[in-house]
Amino acid sequence: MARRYLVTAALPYSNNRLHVGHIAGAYLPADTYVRYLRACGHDVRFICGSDDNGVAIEISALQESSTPEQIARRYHDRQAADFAALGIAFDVYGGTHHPDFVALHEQFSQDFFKRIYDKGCFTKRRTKQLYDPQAARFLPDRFVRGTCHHCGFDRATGDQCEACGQMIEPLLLKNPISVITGQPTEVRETTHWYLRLSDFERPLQAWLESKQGHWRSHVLNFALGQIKQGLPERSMTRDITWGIPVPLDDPDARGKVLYVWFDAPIGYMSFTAAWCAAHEGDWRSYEKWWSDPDTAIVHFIGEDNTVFHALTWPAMLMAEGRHQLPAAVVANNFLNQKIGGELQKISKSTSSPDAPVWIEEYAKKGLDPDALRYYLTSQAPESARTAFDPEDFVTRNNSELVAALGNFVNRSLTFAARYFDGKVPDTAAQTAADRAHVAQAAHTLQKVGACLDEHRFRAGLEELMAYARLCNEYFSLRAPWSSRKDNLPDCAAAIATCIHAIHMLAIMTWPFMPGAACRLLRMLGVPDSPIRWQEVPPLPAGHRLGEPVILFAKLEPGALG
Ligand code: B3M
Ligand code: ZN
Repeated sequence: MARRYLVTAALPYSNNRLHVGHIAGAYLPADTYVRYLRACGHDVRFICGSDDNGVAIEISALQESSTPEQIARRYHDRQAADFAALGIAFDVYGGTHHPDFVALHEQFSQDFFKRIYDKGCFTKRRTKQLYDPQAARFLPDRFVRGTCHHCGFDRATGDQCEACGQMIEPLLLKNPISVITGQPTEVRETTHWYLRLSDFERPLQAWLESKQGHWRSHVLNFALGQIKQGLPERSMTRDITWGIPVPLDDPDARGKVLYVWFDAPIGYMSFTAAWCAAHEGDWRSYEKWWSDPDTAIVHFIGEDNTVFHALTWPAMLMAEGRHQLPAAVVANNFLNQKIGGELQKISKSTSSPDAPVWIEEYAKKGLDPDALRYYLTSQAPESARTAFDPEDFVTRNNSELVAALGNFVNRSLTFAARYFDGKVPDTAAQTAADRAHVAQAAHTLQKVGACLDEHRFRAGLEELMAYARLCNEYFSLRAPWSSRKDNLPDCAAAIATCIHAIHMLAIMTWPFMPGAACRLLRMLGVPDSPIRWQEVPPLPAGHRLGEPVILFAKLEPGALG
């Protein structure tokens, strides 16, 4: 039955380029899911955009002697281009401070804050914080440096100590220095609004427990474990200037902005509204997606965002009360990278030798986006951390995409071109084995679909590739090069069966590798849209095929290097 889905992928901070770890974490599985849902005939909107607010962007601006506006805009554009290069196709790519989106986003975020405020879910509290008198501003954790109160390391930053790895309590740092001016800091009093997450422990727990057996267990275990420990109150306001102003008529709120993790998830909503405004003339129709239970909202995220999507954001939604909770939060673990024979956490550092594979560089090399999509899905960190290994990427491209899928397609279609005048041959002599092979394609389509329904992308791709390998075995077993000489009807039936298998493979390939799917359909002389997730009837005998082309290019060792 057709239904509505709103699929989101975590909003990347607009202060960095994208690397393979980002793509494997949230964006590729989300895009694969969206393509599948659309092929099934569902009504889907795919929402993403840049996370432009917050301290991280402010720091980048400071480091690059730029303004937050400029940094956010530059990386927003860079990231949008990187996604497009991999065929990750959002319906809207907004930005929480992007000129085209900021007005609506501010309105949504401020309304949201005020509704929660009016319901009495915030506690206003005075606290002490480090202050830079020369810059005349409070210093968020990462704007402070000093001597670690655990181990004595003298260059600890205000959030975490690099030497001992422990969390820093900024007020306990010894000799704290402002990162902005290099001057000693003072302690001053400030006021913030805290969301009492503990008020939501019970409903959150009941809601999460209702997802047992449906959501990934690492997401549920983590979230339920946090509830067991007790949820802390969280300050939803900040003493910085870059962000969405706190919408309260209270002198204590002056000059403060919303915490970036308060407004960022609201971006999913305000970008949906922006889409509605642009395409339906009224932003208010966003309610169809956010308040109507006929829509299923599915968030794709990386593991480090779990606490916000499985606890804080649902608590905000419960407090605000006018929108529905996500139907699913799909989190992937981290993707590490193999560098110099060793597994490493992918870092932001651009300097080799620990440079990650940047999407921009990948695209510049002119490599096939589908080769990367294939590898990242086959290595998807769905239940544990996995590794990106540049050499393994090349090996698997050559031994799986080229040697299995590509080879089967190539030998079948060049055979049809050479010996059957580029037309689908007659199936009159089809054998029981041929019919079984056709049935196997339909069965595989079903199995892959079941995997995708359950967000098991890696398993779905494995099913597809298992069928591709079966197709190669089938071709060898049927030996059309031999039957061509002494039993042409039998040869024709075998090749027609292969062509049907390719047609079914094209459909199954679409969510994972859309470019390859289109190439396959064109080689078959079949329109490449719309693609429907269903068994197709065999192409009739005499149907003219397209030109056979190489489906996947073979890669040389070091292709990414
Ligand atoms: N920007 C963190 C990240 O990029 C954060 C996600 C926001 S999703 C609402 O990993
Ligand atoms: Zn330390």
